[in-house]
Amino acid sequence: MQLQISEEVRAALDDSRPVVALESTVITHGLPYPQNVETALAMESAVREGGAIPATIAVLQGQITVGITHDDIERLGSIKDNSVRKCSRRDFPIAVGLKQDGATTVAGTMIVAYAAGIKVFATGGIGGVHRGHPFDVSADLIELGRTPVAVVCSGAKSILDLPLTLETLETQGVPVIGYGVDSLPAFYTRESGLPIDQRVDTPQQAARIIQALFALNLGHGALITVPVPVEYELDGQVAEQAIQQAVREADEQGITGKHVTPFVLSRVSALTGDRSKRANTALLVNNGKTAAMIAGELSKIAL
Ligand code: PSU
Ligand code: MN
Repeated sequence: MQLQISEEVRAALDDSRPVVALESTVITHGLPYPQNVETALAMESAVREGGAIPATIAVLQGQITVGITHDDIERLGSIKDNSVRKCSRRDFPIAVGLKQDGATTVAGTMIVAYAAGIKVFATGGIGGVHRGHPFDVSADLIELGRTPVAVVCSGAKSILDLPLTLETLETQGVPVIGYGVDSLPAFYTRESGLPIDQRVDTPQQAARIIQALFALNLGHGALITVPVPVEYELDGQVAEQAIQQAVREADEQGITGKHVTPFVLSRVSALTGDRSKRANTALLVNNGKTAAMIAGELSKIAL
């Protein structure tokens, strides 16, 4: 895979210093402008605070780019109507072949991070199995089963069927780790009550698992789930009501395919207002910093 890697990221990778990959679909399809751009930049700063180099990934006019600039983030984030291609595995040949802009999903970002030699990737929530549509399985879950990258996230929004999402991750052979938590985080809320495979409490423990994942050469990824910071957690019932309404509207309006997740995300955000937006930003920033600390420990072990 031909990559355009920024000088800063290239230098860090060459010296085996910690690097954290960041996705771009959350910028173009996950949050409204200008909160999306502010959050993306805040996340990059949090990665630096945590001691790693951020590498935000996107396709820029057909060039798969690792470490896009602040200007690129502003440009992608301010393009109207979600017109940037949402780039999952199947979209790369189209975006590259036709020299389009593309924002990489969790699956898309994993593919590029792996090709660049980046082991740790931070985001907010992964895709999963949709409620009421058990055959609508996000390509993120399949990618986790086939690409060795550690994805640091806050679980998945309960716009998804979380039990079926966990079942699929099990089938795909993906270990689900709770970082300071005993059950799977559900994005806006810290705990879903659903089982994880192991709890860890330090960046070092998480790094040991990731080190083993690569050493064993198993060929799949891992999920490190970090709950939203306590002071930003949403009331579970408020979140659930908005989610039920948003999923119902998606069904009523016949929204399908790659449009389902962006539609439901924007409806949930509109229905829950400022609190959910603050929670979303807070967990993205916290995940960036946590991922950086894990990547730091990993580069110590790997030396
Ligand atoms: N969940 C969120 N925010 C997001 C996404 C999911 O809370 O921005 C984005 C991620 O980029 C994820 C993608 O990879 O949506 C999943 O889309 P789909 O369900 O179509 O696979
Ligand atoms: Mn889908």
